[in-house]
Amino acid sequence: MNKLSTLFALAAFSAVVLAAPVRADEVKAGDLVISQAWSRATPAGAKVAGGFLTIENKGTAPDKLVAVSAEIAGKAEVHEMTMDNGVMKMRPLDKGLVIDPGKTVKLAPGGNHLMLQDLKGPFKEGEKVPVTLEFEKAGKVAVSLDVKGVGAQAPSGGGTMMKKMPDHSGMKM
Ligand SMILES: [Cu+2]
Repeated sequence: MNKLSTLFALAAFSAVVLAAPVRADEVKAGDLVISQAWSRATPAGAKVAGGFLTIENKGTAPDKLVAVSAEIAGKAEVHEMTMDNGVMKMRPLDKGLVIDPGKTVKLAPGGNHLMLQDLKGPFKEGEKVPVTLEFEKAGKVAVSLDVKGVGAQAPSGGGTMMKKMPDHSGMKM
């Protein structure tokens, strides 16, 4: 293979790799659009898993994510990350997560996330985990988390709406 065809082969390969992941379906609920819902495969015996997704508010009034539940989890919460004496900690968002009108809120590793606890079984890569989000205005919304590989940092094919989280960079859950 000459240099040029190697280049073409590489380009074709990259295109396939970049295009391969299927974008998570968008779920619309009232003024909200929820997309890119995903999680990670859990190691054997793991009892907790994080859930990540993007919520866009296309309306003119704020809404609030107040609760989350899942069949597979005995307990599920919306968590935030906070700095406590230089140590990153997570805790439940007691007052819920506000999604202002016209804004997009991203739950992502190192930042706000869904916390699924007391898992009844493992998350396997390629599976979908159904969860129910509960919003103050939009009500209950069923979404499914695409289970990615153990070390996945983000679903491919998106990422343009990354919210800035100064205190959360480099954080692992
Ligand atoms: Cu958490």
